[in-house]
Amino acid sequence: MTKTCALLGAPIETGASQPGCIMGPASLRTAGLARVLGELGWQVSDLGDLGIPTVAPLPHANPALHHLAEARAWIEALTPAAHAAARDHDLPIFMGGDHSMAAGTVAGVARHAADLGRPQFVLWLDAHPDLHSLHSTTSGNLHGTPVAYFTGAEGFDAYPTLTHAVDPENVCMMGIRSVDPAEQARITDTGIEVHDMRAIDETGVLAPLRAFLARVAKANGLLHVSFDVDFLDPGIAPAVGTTVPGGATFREAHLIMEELCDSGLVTSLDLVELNPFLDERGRTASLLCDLTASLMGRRVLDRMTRSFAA
Ligand code: 6HN
Ligand code: MN
Ligand code: MN
Ligand code: MN
Repeated sequence: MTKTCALLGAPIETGASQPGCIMGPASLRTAGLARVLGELGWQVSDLGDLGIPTVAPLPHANPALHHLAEARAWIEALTPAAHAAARDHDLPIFMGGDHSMAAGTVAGVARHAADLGRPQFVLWLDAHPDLHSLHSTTSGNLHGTPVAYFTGAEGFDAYPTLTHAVDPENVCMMGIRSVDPAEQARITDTGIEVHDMRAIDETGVLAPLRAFLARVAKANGLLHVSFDVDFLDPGIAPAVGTTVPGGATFREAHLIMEELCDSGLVTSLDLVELNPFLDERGRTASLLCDLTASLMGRRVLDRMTRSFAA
């Protein structure tokens, strides 16, 4: 049976320090995301872009916060939209937009998992753990907060009330290489599985990924993948405002996507933090399309027929 995929744009940039992510969905469309997935046999529906109404500023005890009212409105819009997209399609892709949108997309898909009575898992591919609360962030940039929100941490009274938290034990992070002190404390407190770049250097990506996927499969879980462009090394993916040296290589990233494809476990995907204003001739947008293609079935050789056995 033909598998269905939805593309939903979330042109949000108020969670990041610099503007530009508002153009992310348009750049992914221009790079040919729908066409590429169609060629792989998916039935693709482009649901267009979500938007929010004009909102009045929200005061907060943390004076560093930027654009709290916009973040709140985006979560309010995204949560039901992600819930419906997960209900109606085999694999919705949420095109960002900065990473603050994951507060809404993960809250929405977790609601769908709860409808099915199955646990929600999250693979977080990022240079950063994005584990601040509204009180602990010192930059005030709300793209640094989604994981704390959707795992049900304290300190989110100003955000919409979370109906279905993701168990921190069901989150796996890879690629991490920039962690603030409050985030380090939360990692220690929650026991979230974090594979930083040093661990990846030591083990490669496959061993920790396979161990996590085995946990997802055993629990009959749904798996959301949240892909932040800065997971990749800035040398291959310049179009992001928060570059950190020493990121995942081209092949490490493709291997993760290929392994995720073979697992058959992925039920939703964020493509976030793409800032086309910082791109070089569309190369980062094109790379994201190719990585998504690897996740959704593109392969160099057919593994089933390939055999060198004597
Ligand atoms: N992202 N930890 C830094 C901050 O400002 O809180 C960086 C956040 C980056 C956010 O990866 O989506
Ligand atoms: Mn992020
Ligand atoms: Mn549902
Ligand atoms: Mn990041």
